[in-house]
Amino acid sequence: MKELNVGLIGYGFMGRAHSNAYRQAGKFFDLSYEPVLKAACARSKDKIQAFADNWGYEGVETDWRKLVERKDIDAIDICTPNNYHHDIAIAAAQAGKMVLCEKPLSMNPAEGLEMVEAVEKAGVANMVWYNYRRVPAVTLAKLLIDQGRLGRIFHYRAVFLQDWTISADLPQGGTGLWRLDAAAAGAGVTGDLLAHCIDTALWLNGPISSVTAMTEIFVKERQHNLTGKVEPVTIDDACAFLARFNNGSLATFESTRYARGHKALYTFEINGEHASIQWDLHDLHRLNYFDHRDDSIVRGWRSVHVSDSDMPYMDKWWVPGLQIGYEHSFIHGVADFIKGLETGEPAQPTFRGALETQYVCDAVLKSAKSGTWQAVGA
Ligand code: SOE
Repeated sequence: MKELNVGLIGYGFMGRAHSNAYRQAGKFFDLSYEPVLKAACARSKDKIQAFADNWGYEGVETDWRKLVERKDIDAIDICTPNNYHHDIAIAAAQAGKMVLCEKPLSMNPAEGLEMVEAVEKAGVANMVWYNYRRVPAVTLAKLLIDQGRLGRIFHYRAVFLQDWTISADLPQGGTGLWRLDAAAAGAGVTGDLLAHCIDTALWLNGPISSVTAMTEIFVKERQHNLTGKVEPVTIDDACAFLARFNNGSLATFESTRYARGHKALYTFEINGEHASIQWDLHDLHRLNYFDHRDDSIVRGWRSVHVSDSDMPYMDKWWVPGLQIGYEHSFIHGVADFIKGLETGEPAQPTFRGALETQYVCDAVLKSAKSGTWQAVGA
């Protein structure tokens, strides 16, 4: 088996999710490359050494530029705050490395486009970790839509709700809280949470043509962990938008970090001419399905428990009836990325695919500012 030597940058939540995925993928999927955890990288030597020891990385680096130049690394995995994605991805591509990047691709479409051009010019494999596509129930939704079971699509409805930033005492910036700092994150819930909803929506229902949006910042100032000063908050705390898809369907999207009681409630519902589907991250192994063509005396919403071996990915896991969870969506990401290397059919979304989500996010933020409909990509 060939080795796929990974150099991973960042040691937070995503560094852990990806490291776990590299370790597990080859145990469950038949892959012709074995991921090797070659080096982990972060500025803090103590923190990255502890991370590397825990996950079994062979070594550490404290300067990402050194990591991307190392001859013994095949793939660079970017798990840093968003403001580092651009420079690292471009340097990695120029050094001939494959590049895997945590979502969102970039701070804005202009950066994203440069990243796309860099990986395409270098001809290196690339992928953005939009993991929810690889929850088996969501992959099943794609299968049902592609089979034409829903017929013409009328509506797409998605929400992603959290409640962790309600306290005005929560600071912004620095480790763990960079998502509240526009300089590190680029955007608030639009780039962090709606980006997931948009990625899934584009995959399931095709391109979005135009949007009209509103955003709000509920807590206007917060202590900044890096400067020690109270500073204006400039990320969007909440965002709701309407969208039109190219296929003629209408959509509503909503996300907030101020929905008391919701920790990570990502749901979507799609209504078609013949059938509808619903999915809920809190019940991620189920897909709800309603088909109007059923006999009327048994017609109703069914809750499909996605665990049988004929369901997407599930033949690789336990026995029918036993479910899997969140971390498996990342394991599937590694397996699909490696399959892409084997077949030449790249795992999606590539950087180019993920750039489409950046264009929608950008249109949403522009519309929220202007108060008018905004064409995507304009
Ligand atoms: C934010 O709290 C967050 O961790 C996102 O950054 C992830 O992408 C999302 O999957 C869960 O919520």
